[in-house]
Amino acid sequence: MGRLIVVSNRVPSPRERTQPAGGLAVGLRDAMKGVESVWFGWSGQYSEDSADQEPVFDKVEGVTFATVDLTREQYERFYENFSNALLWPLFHYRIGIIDFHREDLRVYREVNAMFADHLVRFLKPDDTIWVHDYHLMPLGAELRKRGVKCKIGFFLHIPFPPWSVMRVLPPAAEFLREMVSYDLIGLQTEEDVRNLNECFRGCGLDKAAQAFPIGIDPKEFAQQAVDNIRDPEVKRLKDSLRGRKLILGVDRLDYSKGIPERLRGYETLLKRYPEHLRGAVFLQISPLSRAGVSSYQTLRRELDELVGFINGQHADFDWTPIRYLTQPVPRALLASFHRLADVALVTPLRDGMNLVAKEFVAAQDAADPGVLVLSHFAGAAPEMENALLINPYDCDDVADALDQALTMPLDERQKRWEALNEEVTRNTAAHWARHFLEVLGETASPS
Ligand code: ADQ
Repeated sequence: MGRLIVVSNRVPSPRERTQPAGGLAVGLRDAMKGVESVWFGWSGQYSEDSADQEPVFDKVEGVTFATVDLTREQYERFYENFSNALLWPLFHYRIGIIDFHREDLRVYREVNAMFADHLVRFLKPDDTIWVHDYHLMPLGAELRKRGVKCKIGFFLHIPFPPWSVMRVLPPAAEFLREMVSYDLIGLQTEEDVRNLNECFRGCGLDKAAQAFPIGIDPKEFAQQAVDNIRDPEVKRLKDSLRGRKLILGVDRLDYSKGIPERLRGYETLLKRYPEHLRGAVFLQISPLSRAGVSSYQTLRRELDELVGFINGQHADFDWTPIRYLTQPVPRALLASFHRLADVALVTPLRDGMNLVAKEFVAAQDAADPGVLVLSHFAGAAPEMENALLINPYDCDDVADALDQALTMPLDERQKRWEALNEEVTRNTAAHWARHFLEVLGETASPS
């Protein structure tokens, strides 16, 4: 069997390489076990001239990490502008905040071509290539242009919008034509698949995608949640609650996660269900993300104001309704915070999957599980019908669900959690990666 070559924009940093990070790293780590593997991508470093460099190879626990630098201009135009200020909002259905410039498109293409140039130098004919995410959509076509005949798969971690939205992207038709170069295109949900297939039809292309919903490593996360429950920091959180219920929100600080909408939902709960005043604490943990992109700066200001406003309006001298953190919390502690929480509030306006919802479920204590309040617009929603599903745009809907969650009897909590946990345990990150690679292996060889 040939090697597995994984390509993603960022390759985990040396610190992350020996400990599990998010779902992608966990799933891939499993898929890479027992197979000779290379993970290629950006080092996270900058250099003056990215074309004139050799990748740095670093073998850790059987996986070779091959990384290259970007120039400052590439980082800004390829990563911040084209990927995160254009493709990200567009694919999350946010046409109103997209920012298109041809110069950014040129550099986006330049980085994809540069990645392809580096890859062809060490590829072997029987390698299987797996490309990840919206930063690298044209990479398959760039590799084919250079005569690569290996199997190439592509997985998109974010939603795929319908044609009526996608066509707003000036090079939409070109991108779709280039995506035909992939032997297999995987998306998170059936809705995404319908959308991309509609886009292909809209451009007269004969190609179809498939859904491969991503999962987590539930055993490992549950273990972390149990192992750290007596950690002094977790105890500090528990003691600080003084018997109050804990509502938990955990997301990168990103407008797709619906954090202001969630805060308005919580405020509506306090107004309409005053019996919860002082009875609960809402802890929102949102480390800063993509802070160089202006829409993220705007969101941060909005949240600073909203949290201050709600706390000012409803706090008492010995109780604050919202605790809001923008610094990251170590993953192990986070797992126990989930276990401690009575309710998880996961309210994206649009999300490819949303691993936090699955992590919350995995971290619960079967004897006394918490309740998941989940947006219909998370890719996880179709698999998680036993959550309290809400529309995040409707603050009353969020408030009603919060009240229901905070007052739900134990037997109903257990029944819902068992069904959710069965699904989270069945569709793991390892299963996701294995399934994708199996289907890719079965596709007809490229001619
Ligand atoms: P993200 O948008 O980053 O991922 P998500 O799926 O929730 O969203 O994964 C985030 C990961 O980061 C989780 O493992 C979570 O525990 C961790 N994380 C979040 N907040 C954290 C915090 N405050 N401190 C520490 N860790 C935190 C993209 C897509 C998703 C898709 C994933 C995987 O946008 O829709 O589910 O990729 O495909």
